[in-house]
Amino acid sequence: MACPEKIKEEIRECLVDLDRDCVLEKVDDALSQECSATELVLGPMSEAMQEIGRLYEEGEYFIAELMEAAEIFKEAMKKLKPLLQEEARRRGGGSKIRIVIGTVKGDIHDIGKSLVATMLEAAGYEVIDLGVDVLPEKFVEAVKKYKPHVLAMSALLTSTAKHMKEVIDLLKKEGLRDKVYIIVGGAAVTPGFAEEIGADAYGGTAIDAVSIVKNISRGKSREY
Ligand code: B12
Repeated sequence: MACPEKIKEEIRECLVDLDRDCVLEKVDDALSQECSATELVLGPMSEAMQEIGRLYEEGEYFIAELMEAAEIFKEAMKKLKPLLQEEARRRGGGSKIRIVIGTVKGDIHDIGKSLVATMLEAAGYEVIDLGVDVLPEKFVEAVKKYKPHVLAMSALLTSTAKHMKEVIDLLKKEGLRDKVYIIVGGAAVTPGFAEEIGADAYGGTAIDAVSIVKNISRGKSREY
């Protein structure tokens, strides 16, 4: 049985309305109706966050509402995270690939980046999460220290996405650019932007991040 559209729509609505109890209740309901955690998080829950962003842009919601939405999302994630991990584990992938991930300088959005980190880890990869508001120098230091195969950067603000290029330029300066595969993502990033700044791949979702890393272990290179 597929996950019913009705319950997905209800979760989306409850989250857009910032109704915490309703979100938690409907998520439980959905899980008992054969919905996977992955489809709930990447489907209605992510769609609701986009809608909330739109309401903010239109002046209907303010920062307080964005913060409330993030809190509710994170609370639902407490229940969903182990299930997501289990689902990602079942999809498999894992090899000895090490990944350093972080949200760029000036940007404190952590939900998407943490979701990507969780799914990569659950797929069996080693993930070093540098957190949010990571200075370009810190990314470079981490590349030197951990010698990762992959560097993953997240940016949700158009004003901060440019720091991804700074990281790439700094890596070039240090002679490290070709030693690491660079993946970028987040709401402020497009495939065109990824190509323009010289990243190796762009991922629209956490699932994309896992597929890209899987492909690297199969020897595939640039992807936009
Ligand atoms: C919640 C939220 C906040 C919360 C964040 C809380 C937290 N702990 O993260 C708070 C209240 C702190 C916040 C603050 C601000 N926010 Co805000 N925020 C949002 C909102 C509504 C949701 C973001 C979210 O969590 N989405 C859910 C997750 C699951 O989705 P995601 O992050 O996109 O991640 C997915 C993919 O993008 C991808 N992905 C993400 N990273 C990566 C990395 C890689 C490598 C890969 C492959 C994939 C990938 O995979 C993820 C899962 O599939 C967005 C709206 C939107 N459209 O994104 C606005 C939004 C990002 N915020 C915005 C703004 C303007 C701000 C503020 C500047 C507001 C202000 N005036 O203060 C501040 C900036 C603070 C700062 N310096 O960072 C704007 C940005 C506009 C722009 N183009 O720059 C948005 C788009 C809202 C809007 N439409 O105007 N915000």
